[in-house]
Amino acid sequence: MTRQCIFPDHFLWGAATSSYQIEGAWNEDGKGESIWDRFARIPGTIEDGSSGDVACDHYHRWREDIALMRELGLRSYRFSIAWPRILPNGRGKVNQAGLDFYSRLVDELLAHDIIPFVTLYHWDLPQALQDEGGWPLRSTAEAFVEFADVVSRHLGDRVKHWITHNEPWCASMLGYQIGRHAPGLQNWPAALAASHHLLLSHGWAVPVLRRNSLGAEVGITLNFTHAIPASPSAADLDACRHFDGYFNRWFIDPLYGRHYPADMVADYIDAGYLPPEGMTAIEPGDLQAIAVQTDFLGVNYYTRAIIRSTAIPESDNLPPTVQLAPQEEWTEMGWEVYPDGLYELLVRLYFNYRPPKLYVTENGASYSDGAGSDGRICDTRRQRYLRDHLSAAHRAIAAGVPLSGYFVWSLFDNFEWDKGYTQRFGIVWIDYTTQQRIPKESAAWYRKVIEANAIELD
Ligand code: IFM
Repeated sequence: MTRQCIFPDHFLWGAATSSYQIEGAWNEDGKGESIWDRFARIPGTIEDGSSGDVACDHYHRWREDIALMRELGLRSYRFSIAWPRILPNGRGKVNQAGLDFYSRLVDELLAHDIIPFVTLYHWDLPQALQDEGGWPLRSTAEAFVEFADVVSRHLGDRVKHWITHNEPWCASMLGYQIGRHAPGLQNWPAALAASHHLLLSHGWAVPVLRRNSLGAEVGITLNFTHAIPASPSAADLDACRHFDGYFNRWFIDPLYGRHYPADMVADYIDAGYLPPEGMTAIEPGDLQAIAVQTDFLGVNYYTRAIIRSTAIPESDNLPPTVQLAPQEEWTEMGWEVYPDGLYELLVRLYFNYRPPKLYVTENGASYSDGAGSDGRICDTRRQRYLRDHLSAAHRAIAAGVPLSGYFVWSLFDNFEWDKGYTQRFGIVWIDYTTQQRIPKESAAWYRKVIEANAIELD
């Protein structure tokens, strides 16, 4: 017997992308260079040697792409703004052509009754700012506020949903500590300073967005990994506490007025990543700024982490995680499919931090299933992944979590950062030779979910 889970009225159904991953046109119409333009050109940084130079060519195909969104029944589209398209040098001179591109995009979305959900920073920092030192510098946070101001002065009359940052853990730790993402550094003190300046720039930008975009909802998106210890041993419990602090609490705690977690500051001092005085990047007023009241918390969720203190990570700067689930239960990213983690996370976030509302701003799976002989792309594993995560989200709503929307990652197959085009997260297939867009079965399924405002469980 099938069971229906009906979502609340006005639940916002959408799909998400980001500028560098889909736009291409990396050097057109006055755009400046970003750290990803630079990083992807360094041999060995990207698994298949590719770059976002062309990606899905969305910069030229945006009209067709919006028509497709409409066909898929999306109520909202989450996308990001390429900072170097707007301020090629990171600050100062504004590139009108860049603003015009996003202005046309927003108008076309609205003309199709699709709500634009805008992320300001999804990792494509202007290279000019990285040349000065990038996020480890306070001046980059100041430049971000200028960027937020320029964009919201131009789009704020029509855009009423703003995300300051996408996944500051990635921007700071993958970029400056692990070094897998641009700018590719492996420097703990720099990464910790970067994390502070990313959060600070969020805090400073929120009032600017509110001023320029009256009545808008403003928030931030974090990526969370639900962490559990591999065993009840004291060592695994402690390693799990540390992982949770590093990945989750380091970012959410200061945003909700709790300062950086004291246990993590102590761990980082012990490890020599911070001086004995602690977080010296913090200046008076910073923590109050970071804890600014927001309208929502954006939650990106993909998998859980199982932590074993003695696990040997692939490299020194990665956490000690182990995989216990059989390989059939992983996506092609090597991430375990664990829908209950979304339920546990949403409940934990809401009841511990009390954001006024939450959106799942990313959730999805990488599977490379392509067209069969009939031309259809039967990505049943993705469909099941999405359905089971939506079911978990629905249970969280039933438990009292004010979840207001859900965005599939991703609308399109796209450039998956250091993995290049080897991973396909889209509900729409991209043929990178012809740039043809082919909706997968999951897209047809998602359209029905949106129409019914419900999922069906067997
Ligand atoms: O593709 C990324 C996205 O840019 C940020 N969140 C995770 C996705 C999958 O790795």
